[in-house]
Amino acid sequence: MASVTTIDQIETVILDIPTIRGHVLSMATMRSQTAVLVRVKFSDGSEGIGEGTTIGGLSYGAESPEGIQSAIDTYIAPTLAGRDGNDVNGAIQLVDRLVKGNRIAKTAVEIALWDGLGKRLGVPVSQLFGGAVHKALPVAWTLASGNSETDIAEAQEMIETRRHNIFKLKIGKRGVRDDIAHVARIKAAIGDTGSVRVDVNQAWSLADARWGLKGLQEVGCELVEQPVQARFRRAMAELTNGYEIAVMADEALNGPEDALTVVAGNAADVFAVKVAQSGGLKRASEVAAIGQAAGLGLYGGTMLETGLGTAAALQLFSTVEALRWGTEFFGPLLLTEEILCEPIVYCDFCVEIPTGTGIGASLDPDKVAFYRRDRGRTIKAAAGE
Ligand code: MUC
Ligand code: MG
Repeated sequence: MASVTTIDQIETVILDIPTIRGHVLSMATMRSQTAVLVRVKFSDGSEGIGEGTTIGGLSYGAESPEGIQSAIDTYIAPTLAGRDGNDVNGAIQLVDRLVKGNRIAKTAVEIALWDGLGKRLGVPVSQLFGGAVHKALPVAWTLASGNSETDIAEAQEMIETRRHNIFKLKIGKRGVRDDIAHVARIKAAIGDTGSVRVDVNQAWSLADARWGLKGLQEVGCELVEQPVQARFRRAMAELTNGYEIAVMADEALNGPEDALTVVAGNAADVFAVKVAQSGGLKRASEVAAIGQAAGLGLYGGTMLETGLGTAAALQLFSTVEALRWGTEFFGPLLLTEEILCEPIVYCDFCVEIPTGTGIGASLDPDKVAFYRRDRGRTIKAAAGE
């Protein structure tokens, strides 16, 4: 009888990597990014790697990097120890039964299980989801320096070097009028050479959002992401139905159940499908399927993961039929250091799907050793005013 490959050990490590510039969001400014990396060791000597990352400490969502690590070490790892390493669906279902919420923690481990399985079978993870239908995907860049002139210079450089021509502007920190003036300046500067979208990260009231959407569509902005709080579905529905500009749900989408509720309430035109927010690759594929079946536009969203989480997301999104709004898998480019042996490739306004087995990525051990928090480097707050 063939012996079963079991899950032997699950290890976690927290990395803190500086960003190339301050990343100014409505709720906080990021100067570094914190990633929780997972390594799963299997009984046959094979390994899988995964990542669970959030944005701006606890300012974006309910899971912190430290909480993600603790949920994995204390609850998820002991639950999975000794189980069949090839039974990824069984692991997902068991963890969902025993651990409520904690989607980012689940994601990190689930990615490592898919990576290990793909490596043992000698196939990319995309193959485990039915096979890639894209070799590369359009990739947006986020303009969030906090200054219009700096953002314009950044956008122009991206267009000239053919790295990005889709721009997502982070707004919601200033007043609505000032934000619209900022968006108008950037759109006027780049004209038809690029497209402009905004992400409000839930900062507006419904009254702000009515003025905001009216102003944004007048200045040529094509999409607004999560203008009001995630739980305000009726407000999202009013905005979706009341304006021409497309409305995208992001923070409102935590897994397939939320996807159904958003569809049922007509509370978005577009889904930002995020692997981490969905609870892993499998759950993200379900969110995408619900959005697609409802006739919504799809967009591959990021939690600004390192190359590792980005490679995993690219494996899944390479299998998605239509990503009408492209993707934003630029996370590694916002960091001062690439932690993969082979960097993710960006060219001709697209990001390439990594080839190779598993997620198609391996970690540079020196970089991991340098950036790991437990080496004792001094850590400033993940995000502040
Ligand atoms: C978000 O809210 O979408 C994605 C790109 C970026 O700059 O921030 C994230 C988070
Ligand atoms: Mg967003």
